[in-house]
Amino acid sequence: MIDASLPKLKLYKADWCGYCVRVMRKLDELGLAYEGVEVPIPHRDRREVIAVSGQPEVPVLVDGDVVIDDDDRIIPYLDARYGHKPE
Ligand SMILES: N[C@@H](CCC(=O)N[C@@H](CS)C(=O)NCC(=O)O)C(=O)O
Repeated sequence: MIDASLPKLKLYKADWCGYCVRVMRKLDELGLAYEGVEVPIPHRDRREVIAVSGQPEVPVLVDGDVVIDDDDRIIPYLDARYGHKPE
């Protein structure tokens, strides 16, 4: 169930990107709502993700003031920030 009280996350991604799929699976697993932004294929057209993260590759997660690139950093961040704590 999606918790509407949680902050809206934004994920810059590409449908053909396996790293992005890993992050999307984790977001779904944690029940987190997010806005997915499909980046253009040419790097020169990826102005928004470059402006936000300083580089053109995806995935990039934006969570308020937090901007993270690389699925190997995004997934542990999501687990630590939003993962279910033991009772
Ligand atoms: N170290 C990054 C690598 C990300 C990465 O290589 N992303 C690919 C897409 S899967 C990318 O944006 N490559 C540039 C491109 O071909 O557009 C991660 O693991 O998230």
